[in-house]
Amino acid sequence: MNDFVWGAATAAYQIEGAAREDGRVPSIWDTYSHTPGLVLNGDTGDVAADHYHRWPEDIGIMRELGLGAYRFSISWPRVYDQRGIDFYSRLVDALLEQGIKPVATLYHWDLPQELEDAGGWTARDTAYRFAEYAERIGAALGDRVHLWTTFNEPWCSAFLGYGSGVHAPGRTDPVAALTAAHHLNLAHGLAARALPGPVSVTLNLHHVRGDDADAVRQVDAVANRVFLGPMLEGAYPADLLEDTRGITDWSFVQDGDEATCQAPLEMLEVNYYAPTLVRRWDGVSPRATADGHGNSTASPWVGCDDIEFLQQPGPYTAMGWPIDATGLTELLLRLHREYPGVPLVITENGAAFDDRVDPDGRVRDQRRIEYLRDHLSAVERARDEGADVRGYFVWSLLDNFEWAYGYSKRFGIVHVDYATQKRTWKDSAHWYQDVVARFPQGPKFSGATRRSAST
Ligand code: GBH
Repeated sequence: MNDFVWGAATAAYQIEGAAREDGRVPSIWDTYSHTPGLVLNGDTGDVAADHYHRWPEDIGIMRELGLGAYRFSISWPRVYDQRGIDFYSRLVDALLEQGIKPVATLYHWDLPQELEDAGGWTARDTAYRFAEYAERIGAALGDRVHLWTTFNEPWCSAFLGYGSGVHAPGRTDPVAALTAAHHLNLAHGLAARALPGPVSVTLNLHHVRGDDADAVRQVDAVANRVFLGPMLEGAYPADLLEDTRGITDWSFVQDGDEATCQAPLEMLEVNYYAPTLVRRWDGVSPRATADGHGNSTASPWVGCDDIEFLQQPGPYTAMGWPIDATGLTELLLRLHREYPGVPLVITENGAAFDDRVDPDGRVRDQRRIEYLRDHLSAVERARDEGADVRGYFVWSLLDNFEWAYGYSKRFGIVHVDYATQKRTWKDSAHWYQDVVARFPQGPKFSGATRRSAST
């Protein structure tokens, strides 16, 4: 895998802590995590991995790992204050000093609470506010950022945030979810035009499988093509509009919006964890049933009330997600087929397991090594078959705040003891260091050095 970039990824709310420092304003995740009962064990991101104070140590870890790039997110509520902007400016400079390319995401789910109070992503104005934020931070960091990412996983923001409510702001309204999806698409297009350098977007594309082709098509539309359509082709898929006609008339899409959503992308960033298996339900709607405690559970799958999401065969990670790397090869080849001119990069892949530090100071996470090895082989297979994949970022550099699961799930290749904030390399970090050292990294993974499939 020559001329490929090796990286690691994190996100602001999951690692930074310092939630009330240097003029940072509250975000929807502060509100959500401080609402009793929503996050496991009452965990919050108030302190997290204390990266806001420990970033020099963390960059030292990246340097030792040999990373070619680091994917982090900028906290919108933090850059309300100049001291917050200065933090990211120092971070970017320190990365560049170590030869690590900064890959900056503008939005990894931490909407300023004041914007949520004005309607959040259901309000069109939020898209304009996002574009202003992009322009401001773009001007501050300028060409020091190697690759800009507008959004991380807008599917989660729209459908988990406004549909199933398991993410902030915790709303459960299918119309709100679709409206939010559109305003995220619009905000992407506006921000792409406001940023100073190469632009991308990170999608958690679902690799949807099943015997029932129409069920697969329907889920693919509301999982993937609801973003791929407008962002890459400048139009919503006709079947999505048709499938959701009973829910909304999509009147929140104004004339010209779809063209605005589409902007030239340097590459498409893909997060992959596990495939999705579906079938059309042939009896009573599973969504009409209660969760066993008398609560009806909201689904993120808008318009899919008669589709069942099936448990897949194990083994599973600690999240209960099946381990199946074949989906990654298939997903990359599909994207290569459908968008042949768009280079791809894996911006997240990894697994949670129940890691602990042994008395001898080691964290033996052999299963994570196997997960990562299998998925890297899957990437290599896709490249062998012609997919133009430019790099791989492991999720995550550090153990961190795993959203509604709090600190109970550990995705890091570096262990964090939250009581002391001590960082300990897991076996997987040593393994990754070897992988990175064995395969030379290209001077750039985007822009001019675009490789052809045969090199
Ligand atoms: C990513 O999201 C996030 O970007 C990152 O912050 C997070 O820490 C990491 O992954 C690990 O979770 O909703 O029915 O399809 C992961 C997105 C969405 C993937 C939910 C798994 C599970 C079931 N996830 N999905 S479903």
